[in-house]
Amino acid sequence: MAKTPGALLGPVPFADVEADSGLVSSVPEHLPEEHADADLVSALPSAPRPNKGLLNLRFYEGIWLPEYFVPAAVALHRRFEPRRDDVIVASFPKCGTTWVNALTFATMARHAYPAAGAGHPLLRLNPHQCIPFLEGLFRSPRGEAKLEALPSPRLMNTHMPLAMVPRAAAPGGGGCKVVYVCREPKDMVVSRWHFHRRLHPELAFADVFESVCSGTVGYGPVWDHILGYWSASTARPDSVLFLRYEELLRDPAEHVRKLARFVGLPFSGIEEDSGVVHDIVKLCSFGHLKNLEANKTGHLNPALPIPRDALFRKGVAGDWVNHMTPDMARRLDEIVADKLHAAGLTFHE
Ligand code: PAP
Repeated sequence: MAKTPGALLGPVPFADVEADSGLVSSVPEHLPEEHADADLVSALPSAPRPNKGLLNLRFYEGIWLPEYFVPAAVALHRRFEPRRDDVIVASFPKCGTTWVNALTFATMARHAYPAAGAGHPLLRLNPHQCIPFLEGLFRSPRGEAKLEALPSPRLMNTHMPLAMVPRAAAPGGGGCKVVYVCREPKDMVVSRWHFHRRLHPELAFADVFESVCSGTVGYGPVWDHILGYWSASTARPDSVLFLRYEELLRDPAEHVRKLARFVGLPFSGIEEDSGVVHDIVKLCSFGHLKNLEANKTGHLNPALPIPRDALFRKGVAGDWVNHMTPDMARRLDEIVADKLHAAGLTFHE
């Protein structure tokens, strides 16, 4: 059995929990059983891989998953049991994950860690180190035990489509809260290309673009990813908060207030008067995070040896104009509009 920290209230910085080996030391060190199933991955359809900078993908339950994540994704799909007071930050990669992780952590943990305080965890840790990555936990020994050991309320992060975490935000109640952030797809493509080029400098922009347009991209198709969370947010707005990266850029303070209300921790009048919202926005701002040592040095993780600074490139909307021809932009716009219009979802710039 994993040891639960005494009176500790979540969310706590996950890196600190990981460092406390006593928390799960009595749990045998083994990977989820799905990792030992030799046929699990090979039985799934695979996608052609036009460029070695792109990931090998396998098709599972309507989703193209990075091959190396398949056993973890299946384990997560089968076994993840949310607690009622959990909060999950969900996103398609490169759509604002790091920022929303930081804002949600700073908002939920503000009583233990005042945003203006010199000892704030986000001053010494990358936002991804503060919040456990669900599919990452399901591919690490004792990952599930660490998840269990986290004090409530837990804050977690995933790139999985909602269908892969079926008990989160479940219809009929019983699930937890989900904060989803989406981004204008053309900017997502540009951000994704720059990110993967840090490992594969030869990666062609056109190959990343084509993979997104065809839907055969890790965690894709992107429109299904967005639609799953969008539909849940319209059906169950108390369970799923749907945010847009571009709107966050326009008015971060208003979105921090929305986030706080959504997780059941609205700002008091005293907090408003003393500038707590502003402190959180400032702490998590692109300019501030980008220049912290924790975000300038080190790598994301051993499985993805990309420098952490790759998470803080430009932080703007509309950078696609510098990378796409008008024809490419029109083509992706049309695909996305065609997939999303029936659900009443559009992207404006
Ligand atoms: P991930 O899914 O791999 O965690 P994610 O954080 O979603 O990546 O995407 C990184 C993008 O968010 C980068 O966009 P760009 O390539 O267009 O510049 C990054 O600059 C942007 N980003 C990271 N932190 C912030 C922030 N605090 N404010 C605004 N944008 C940010």
